[in-house]
Amino acid sequence: MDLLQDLAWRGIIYQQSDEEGLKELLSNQKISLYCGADPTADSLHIGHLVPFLTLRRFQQHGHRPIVLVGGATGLIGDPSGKSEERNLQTLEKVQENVAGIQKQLAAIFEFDGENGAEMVNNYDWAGSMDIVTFLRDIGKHIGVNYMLAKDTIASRLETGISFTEFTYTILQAMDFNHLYEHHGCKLQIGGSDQWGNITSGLELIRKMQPEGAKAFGLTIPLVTKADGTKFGKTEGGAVWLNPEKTTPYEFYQFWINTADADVVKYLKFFTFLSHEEIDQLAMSVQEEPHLRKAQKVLAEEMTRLIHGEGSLEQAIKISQALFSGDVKSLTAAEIEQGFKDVPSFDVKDAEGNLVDLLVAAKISPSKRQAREDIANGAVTINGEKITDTTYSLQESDRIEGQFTIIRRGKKKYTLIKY
Ligand code: 383
Repeated sequence: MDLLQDLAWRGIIYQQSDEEGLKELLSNQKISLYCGADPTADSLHIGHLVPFLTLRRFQQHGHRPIVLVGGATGLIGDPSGKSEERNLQTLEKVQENVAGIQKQLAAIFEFDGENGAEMVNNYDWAGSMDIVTFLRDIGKHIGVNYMLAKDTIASRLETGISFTEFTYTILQAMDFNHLYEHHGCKLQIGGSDQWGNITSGLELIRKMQPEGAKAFGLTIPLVTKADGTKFGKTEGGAVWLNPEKTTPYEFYQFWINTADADVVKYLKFFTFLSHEEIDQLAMSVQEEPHLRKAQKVLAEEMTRLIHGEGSLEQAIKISQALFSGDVKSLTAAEIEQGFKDVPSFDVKDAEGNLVDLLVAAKISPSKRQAREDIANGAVTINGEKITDTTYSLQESDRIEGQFTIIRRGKKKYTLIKY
């Protein structure tokens, strides 16, 4: 099965500018192709993954990926999919974000070898272009009517769009034209929200490059959820690739919680597992859904890909400890990850009467209730049941001197911090 057939099998192809033409091109030669991301934050989120992982699939088939970070376009703001004008970010902030995103993208690609990836920043060619050159050499080729017909612009005409955002699509078109001319880049891929910008590029290449020049565009469907809610969002917001924003444990948990109705699709979109492996997991979802095998493999593949083997092992360890209640084996760093969203209470002293602590930390509503909870065996300290109502916490109850984990009832955890 060739690359395009694999992408089709995975459901990764949404629109193509010239399906037959691209098929022919790819069957004859290895090409350079690109996908871009704007530095709107200091980290990518999982919504960015499918297009960039698709770029990597091309690389695995011998093609050369060009990874673009929009140091210039990030200063303008893509109106695609936005119903309101964006706030401008400072140059400083954008540059900081560029660095964060470049680092994450670098981890996804192979940079050595014949078809090693290349990282580019459109600030390098668009940042210093003067307005007269822009208007004469570029703007002259793009009709205003043509621009007004684009969905992303047409949908904003009523609510309003600044000239700045209106012009965005020409900047992205300039990139494609630049990469075509200077890097031999023949194809741009992106999410379906990028169709308008990708076709602007094809238009500009057609106008600016010698006759016979030919470039292609391909988009990828937006990732959806069977229940109709938005993909990639949790109660805490977006699922980021930066481990300081979304810990590897939270990242792992996000994938583990995928619904049966979505998991096979996500295995196809996000993993590099073979068709046979995915078909087998699909069967498992049908025949033994309670085992959640597909979800486990998905979570493992994704966490290993983004955070590495060590973080994956930690995430599994934390998940198992929280599930079984046996939290004693966790390190302080693992506790910090696993208990990020659990209520916490700061105390200065390690020693202290347990009843008093349960009340002070609002774990039990009153001293009487606290004593009852302890006597009933409803309270554990670091996973071990305490039934002595006169118990006082000791130095040894502090994990690495930093934390004590108290649980009341089956699930209600509180983290005591020193
Ligand atoms: C800028 C200059 C280019 C080519 C692309 C760009 C960025 C593009 C954009 N992309 C999104 C982003 O940055 O805004 N105008 O957040 C997202 N992409 C990819 C994919 C996606 C899109 O980075 O659909 C999701 O991740 O295309 O929303 O020359």
